[in-house]
Amino acid sequence: MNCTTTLLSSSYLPTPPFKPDSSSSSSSSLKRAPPKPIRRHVIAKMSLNQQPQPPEPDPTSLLTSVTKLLWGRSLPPGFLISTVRTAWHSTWRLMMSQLAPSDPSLAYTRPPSRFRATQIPRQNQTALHLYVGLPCPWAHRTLIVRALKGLDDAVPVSIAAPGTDGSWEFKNTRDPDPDTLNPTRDKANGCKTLKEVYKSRAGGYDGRSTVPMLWDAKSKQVVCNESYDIIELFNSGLNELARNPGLDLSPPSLKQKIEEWNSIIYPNVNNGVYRCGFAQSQQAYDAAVNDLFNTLDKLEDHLSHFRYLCGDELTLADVCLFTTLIRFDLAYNVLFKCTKRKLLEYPNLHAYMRDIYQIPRVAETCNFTLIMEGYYKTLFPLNPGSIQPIIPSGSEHHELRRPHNRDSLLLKDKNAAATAAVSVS
Ligand SMILES: N[C@@H](CCC(=O)N[C@@H](CS)C(=O)NCC(=O)O)C(=O)O
Repeated sequence: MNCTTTLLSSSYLPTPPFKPDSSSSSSSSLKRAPPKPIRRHVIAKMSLNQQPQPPEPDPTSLLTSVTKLLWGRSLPPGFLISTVRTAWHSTWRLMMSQLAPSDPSLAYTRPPSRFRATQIPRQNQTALHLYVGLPCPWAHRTLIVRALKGLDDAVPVSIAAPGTDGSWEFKNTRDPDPDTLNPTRDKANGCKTLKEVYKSRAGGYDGRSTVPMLWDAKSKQVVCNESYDIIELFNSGLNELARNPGLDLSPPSLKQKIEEWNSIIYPNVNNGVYRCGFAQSQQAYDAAVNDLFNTLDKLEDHLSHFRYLCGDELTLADVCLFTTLIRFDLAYNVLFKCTKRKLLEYPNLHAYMRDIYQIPRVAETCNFTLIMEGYYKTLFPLNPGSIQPIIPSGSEHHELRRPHNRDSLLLKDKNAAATAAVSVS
């Protein structure tokens, strides 16, 4: 018999309210006597001689009375449990199929982005507007590259907040942390929700309204809603408008290596954590969690030799890895069942994350309160009680400012960088 069964069967009898014994000494009257089991026949006898106090209304005893009325006293609790379990499981499946589409093995399959673009016609470059949400790791990529390239003035941003149904809405809310970005109103279109913005595009749209989304305010068009395209565009396509045009996070000499890293990190880590959290079968979860931790182990090893993924230069591949790492202990470790290890248990990965966090302008893009809220409060099928756990140690802003000492890994021999194979495959 499991605990739930025990609880249900013992709740058949209501516990009488505790009354202090007036005949006992004052000190002993403060102590509550352990409740004695009460038998049904004792209650029946008492009711002949005296008027017992009616028990206080208690939702458990109400449920008990209803189940007794429906099925009688002999109801096997196991039947009730299996009925509730079957109903909950079917409802959960239904909700999950909307939240996270899956393949026949019930493994999560991320829908492809609908709007792709890596180039913007010159005449439209001055009308760009970026839509993001702070909990989202894909949107976070775009905020980091925008900040590093100094595109804040050239590409204004509207920051949506997650609504209770998981869609994105605009409201001015202030997080107590003044040093990070916060949700805003829709500065480009004055809409209440992101869905409205998508819908208002020339030609209309009724599909998934995801962040990040790059908008052309002149033609009222969605330019792109694929994060990697947007960061490539910010990196090299808007240099005439950027305050930091000299920074190249995807130089031709490293392009192939960046692509190799992306092809390992995207399925196993970036999307890998979602494959764990959104798996709808044990088999799908097992495959995802093994891929994830095998890759993290190998990255841990690689980063013990190299400051960044491609050597001693920060690239787009690092930005993409960072936005997953920064959410790992805050959300994925618990909510997505990525439980084999915490990021804090990987010294090189944790220091690497701190190294990137400490690059000027990166920390302000990380709003930990909203990241946690966004995951725990809105992914209802994964956390129906909406209870948000406490921030784990090692993930607070002051902890991430600890020295990372990774400067000592700078490559002395440039040839070593050139031959540093992507060693994770
Ligand atoms: N492949 C897209 C994924 C974007 C994405 O899935 N964004 C999520 C937030 S993390 C979203 O907006 N979901 C809302 C929805 O699916 O309706 C990208 O990299 O930009």
